[in-house]
Amino acid sequence: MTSASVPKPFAAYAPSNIALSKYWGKRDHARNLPLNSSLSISLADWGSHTQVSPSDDGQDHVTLGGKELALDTPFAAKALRFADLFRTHAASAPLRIDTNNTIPTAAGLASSASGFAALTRAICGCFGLTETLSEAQMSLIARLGSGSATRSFWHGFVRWDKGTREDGADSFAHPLDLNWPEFRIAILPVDVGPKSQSSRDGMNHTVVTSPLFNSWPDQAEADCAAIESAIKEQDFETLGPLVEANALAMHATMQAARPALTYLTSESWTLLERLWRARQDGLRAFATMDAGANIKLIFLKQAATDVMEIFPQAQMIDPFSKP
Ligand code: 2P0
Repeated sequence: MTSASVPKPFAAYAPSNIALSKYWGKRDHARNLPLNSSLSISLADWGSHTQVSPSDDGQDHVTLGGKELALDTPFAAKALRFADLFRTHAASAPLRIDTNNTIPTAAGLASSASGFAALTRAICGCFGLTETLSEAQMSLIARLGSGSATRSFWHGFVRWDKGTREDGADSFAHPLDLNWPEFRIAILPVDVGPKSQSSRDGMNHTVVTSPLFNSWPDQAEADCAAIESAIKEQDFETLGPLVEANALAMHATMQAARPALTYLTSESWTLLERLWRARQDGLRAFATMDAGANIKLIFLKQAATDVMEIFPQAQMIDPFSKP
């Protein structure tokens, strides 16, 4: 065994992210290859801290929020299946995986993106691979755990290129590397419990059954390019409507699925209507929604007071206040 393959405890952090241009639909399930590129904003100190260490009793252990999990719970089973990708190559040692999420439970945000990104960093560190693997390579590896995890290796705006290669070697993310200190996000929690259908199942059901899905990959690719340009120009008046339209188009593909799939509830729509009314009165904020009922708003710092007045339940994030 070389020194690089002797496992050692390694702790890592990854921020969660919200897609401004959505990933919805895969061209390859085994490799988690997307049909379209996507672009996200990372959530600063809302994310996952994960430590991976050699186990001292010959058994695998997985904890979440300080609680030991049975190894057949979905979280533990997924984490260990992912660790096996490394163990077959680097070592077969039993591991201890400890994860703590800093995302407020009340925000109702799933954390598979930050979870798999932090786990990838921590496993790479544990197996001495951080010197040899670039962040882009780690982003590619994290994709095998969860597509959205590709985008959780950096702060700020991050783009996941769909890539064109069959083996997925060109499908990973990169940071846009720009600061937009006035950019703000607010979460409007609607349903903070587990979602009715996983995004993986929902995505696949939509691709297979929705007659509206055919138009999605090209539209999403065009949206992603336009959203990237608007971010680079810091043109919020162009960006906001594109982000909201992209999210609504994704949800439209789901509603046309057979049977219909809807993650948005009547409360989600009530919040959207309140936002649209407030916009008519001059509020400059726009919404985006993922595979869940919660509404996320994007706006600039100068609209923060108005947003809080209209939506007192908003949980505000300053994405460029790096942890
Ligand atoms: C996104 N979502 O771009 C989109 C928008 C949900 C709606 O990425 O199957 O948990 O593990 O690759 O990453 C959620 O999908 O799915 C997601 P898998 P993932 O953020």
